Amino acid sequence: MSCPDDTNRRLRVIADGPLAAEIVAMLADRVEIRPWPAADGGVDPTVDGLYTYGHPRVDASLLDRLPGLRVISNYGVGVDHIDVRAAAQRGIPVGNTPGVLDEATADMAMALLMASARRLIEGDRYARSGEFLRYDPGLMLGQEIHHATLGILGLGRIGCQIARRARGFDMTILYHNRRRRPDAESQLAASYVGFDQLLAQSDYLVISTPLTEQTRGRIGRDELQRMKPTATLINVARGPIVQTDALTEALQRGWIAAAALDVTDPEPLPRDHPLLRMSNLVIAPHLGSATVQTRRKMAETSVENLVRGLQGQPLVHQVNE
Ligand code: 8YV
Repeated sequence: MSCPDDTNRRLRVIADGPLAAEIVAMLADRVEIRPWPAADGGVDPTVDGLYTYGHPRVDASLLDRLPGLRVISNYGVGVDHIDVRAAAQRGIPVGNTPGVLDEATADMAMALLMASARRLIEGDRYARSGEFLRYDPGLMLGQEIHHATLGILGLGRIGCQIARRARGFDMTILYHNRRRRPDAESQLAASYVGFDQLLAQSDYLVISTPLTEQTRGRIGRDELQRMKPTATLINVARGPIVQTDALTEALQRGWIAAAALDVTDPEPLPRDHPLLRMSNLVIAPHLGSATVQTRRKMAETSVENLVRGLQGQPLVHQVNE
């Protein structure tokens, strides 16, 4: 069904790109899609909807230039790039896609953890290289995953899925949240600990908390120095939760053993960044939810949020109720 307004014009949506073909197909006959405005460029004030795909800033000044805006729909769960409060003050609903990507992102956290612990990327490079001529039992010894202690910073939907997977590895599961989760503690055998204990006791510390003013820069020099020298830091949340310079120093000086990152700050890192030269870093280009099946569900939910918002109906998932 297309989305005309009362003057029967097609509703206009500014979409951040590049849009996947399936999203273009879902939107094309319903709305008029316009490209995201350049940072220094003007914006059409008659726009009805915003569809954010990557992470362009949606701030109060942009909203003020869009007086007819009815909805902001984000393809993804993290909305740290959107000033959600400014949208609420203007009566604009913000939609996102929680739930559908939890398991894929948790799978990715485990993939990063395992690749780092068992030195899979280094091993792959070596096995393909001319250097691998003979089996060596002392080669590339890693760290054990089973029965190790997993610390989860942020036991939300994704964190719970990570904990479920870790149970299969007989890991001891610790977590730290602003609020305790007695339900998760009983169902997942996860133990609540203070932030200091989480740092000090985790063999693998996974960050799965949203980026907020409270979590920005939460892991810095001080925190990294309080971790075990054998520990691995895994980030599947948002880059700015970890201070990049501090992490670089931690890996260089051996404050922790390794890191595995799906997200960085900035993202991408400059091509000559020293982190990219560290062999004890496993890094992925923000692939947490990047499976065919999950991306399809994200597309469906975000398009549904957009269309409902344009029609003045409640969204499937609204961040700023
Ligand atoms: C998406 C994500 O890849 O949902 C999120 O918050 O970070 C990822 O799952 C990203 O938002 C898509 O642009």
